Amino acid sequence: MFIQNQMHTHINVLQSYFMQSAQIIKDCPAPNYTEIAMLGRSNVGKSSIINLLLNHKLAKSSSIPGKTKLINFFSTTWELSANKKDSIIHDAVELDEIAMHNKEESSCTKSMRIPLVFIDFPGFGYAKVSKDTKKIWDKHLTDFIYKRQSIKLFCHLIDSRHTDLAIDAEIERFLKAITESRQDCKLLQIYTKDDKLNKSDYHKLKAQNKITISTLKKTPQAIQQLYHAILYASLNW
Ligand SMILES: Nc1nc2c(ncn2[C@@H]2O[C@H](COP(=O)(O)OP(=O)(O)O)[C@@H](O)[C@H]2O)c(=O)[nH]1
Ligand SMILES: [Mg+2]
Repeated sequence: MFIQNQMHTHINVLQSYFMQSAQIIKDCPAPNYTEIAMLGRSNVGKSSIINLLLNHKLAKSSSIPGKTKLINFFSTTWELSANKKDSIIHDAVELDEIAMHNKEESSCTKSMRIPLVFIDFPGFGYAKVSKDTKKIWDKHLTDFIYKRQSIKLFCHLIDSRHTDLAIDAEIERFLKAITESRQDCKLLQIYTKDDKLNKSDYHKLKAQNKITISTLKKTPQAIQQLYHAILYASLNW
């Protein structure tokens, strides 16, 4: 455990860029970093969330599956900082960099930089692609997901308003089969478009400790909660 009190840490996005698209595994970048795969049906808000996580509009909203490449890679560097008074960062030897700032007399802040790669699957769960496209796509994707050991976290995005869709049950089964067969990766559900919920439904999800987010009406607190949930799960802290 690196951080003793995550309430007093802050995550800042330092820089992000689009790496590349891939149709097949051999086109993928070297698996050198912690990777986070974003999955969910089309229109659930994947690209919008990826842009929020990158703090940059790099993922295109409303892609056309079949015409788009299958897998898109985005690189980002997050900075986790903690106030020394409140929390302790230690044992960070395997992380790329540990920076020590002591700019202000009253607060000595430690921080660490963490490189992450987000992976978008633009065509996932899109019903209107032709059978042939879907067959090829399914094979490539299943291959990729099973073989890519650098994926440490699967984020399953679910529309807050429609939590019982058959496609989500299918995605969940698929991802659970992977995460249960591998010790080193996790599954995190993220409920999107929470601005569209009425108060009662919103509180119901929150009472179940669900992670919810709106990319339209986001608060700094909601963004930090999302960043922390993703970072901690992906690094297995
Ligand atoms: N109200 C609302 N609309 C959203 C939110 N996130 C995305 N959208 C809209 O939902 C549509 C699909 O979003 P997109 O990110 O392209 O979904 P994707 O197909 O899963 O990548 C777009 O019109 C977005 O503007 C949100 O948090 N709240
Ligand atoms: Mg998209």
